[in-house]
Amino acid sequence: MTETADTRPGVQSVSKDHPLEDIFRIIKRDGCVVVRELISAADVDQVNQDVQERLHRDVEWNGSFFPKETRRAPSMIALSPTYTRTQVMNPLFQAICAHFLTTRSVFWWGDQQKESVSKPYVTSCTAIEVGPGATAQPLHRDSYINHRILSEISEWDDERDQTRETALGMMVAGCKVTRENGGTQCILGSHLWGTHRTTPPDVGECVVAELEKGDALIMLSSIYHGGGNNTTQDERRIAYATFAVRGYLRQEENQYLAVPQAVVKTYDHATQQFIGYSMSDPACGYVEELSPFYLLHPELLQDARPQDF
Ligand SMILES: O=C(O)CCC(=O)C(=O)O
Ligand SMILES: [Fe+2]
Repeated sequence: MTETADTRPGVQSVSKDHPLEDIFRIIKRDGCVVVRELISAADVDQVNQDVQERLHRDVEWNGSFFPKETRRAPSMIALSPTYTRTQVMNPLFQAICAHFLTTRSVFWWGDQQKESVSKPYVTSCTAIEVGPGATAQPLHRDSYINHRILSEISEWDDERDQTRETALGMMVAGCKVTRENGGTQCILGSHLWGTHRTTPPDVGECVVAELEKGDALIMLSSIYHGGGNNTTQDERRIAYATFAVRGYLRQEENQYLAVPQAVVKTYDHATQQFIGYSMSDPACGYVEELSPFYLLHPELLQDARPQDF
């Protein structure tokens, strides 16, 4: 039996060198997948250290989305270069984002037919530490942020569903994550459900993604999920949530303001573009009619001209 056998209970887990096409297949079927040991223990330890100060000064959430025992550290790209390099820019995460969130459109411009490609970019980056006694989050779809209305489907169709998902997320375990300490619970296959179902998602249908430190739960934005109950006395469940969205949609966490430009300048070009210093073709995101990338690289301005999109 291979490790991707459909009989495996719970969230399917694969190694990080598992064939990409098969990872896509599992995500299309279940709405999520666990990739084991995606991030090294040493890199996770560094990130754990980088977020401590911000977590400690967090204030209680007012409302039901996060329980009062949960502390958060947003603006992760500003806080931790190691997080940004190893998680946001992780090649497997990037490949999954490119597969599910790239938008291609063909349109008429006079008598020419043009094709535009809009690439995904970051939408939010948050450390989430679920403390002892925390109660589970309400089950939700992250795509509610994008006002996504979905039709009910029985299975994924590559042609029809190219633009179904607006976003996707990755939760990397900063410690061992268990059912007891608040592991993310999700309803496998619920990314196929229509928006207009008349009954709420049932927590009884959930499986819990139990993770070792450095494992990653990768999920489509329309799977029903939420952080679980932390029934332990003394375990703080830390996980790093990285979300990406289609390039023409608004970022949940405004990266232009959350990450100081001086910090953005320390990152490589691909990272800068994924943070949002790039255009979403056609025509979205310009500054002075040019890509915002030039704000970071004024030395390139000399040869730059505004042009058709
Ligand atoms: O903390 C978790 O396990 C899930 C968090 C989540 O779903 C969210 O912040 O949207
Ligand atoms: Fe969520």
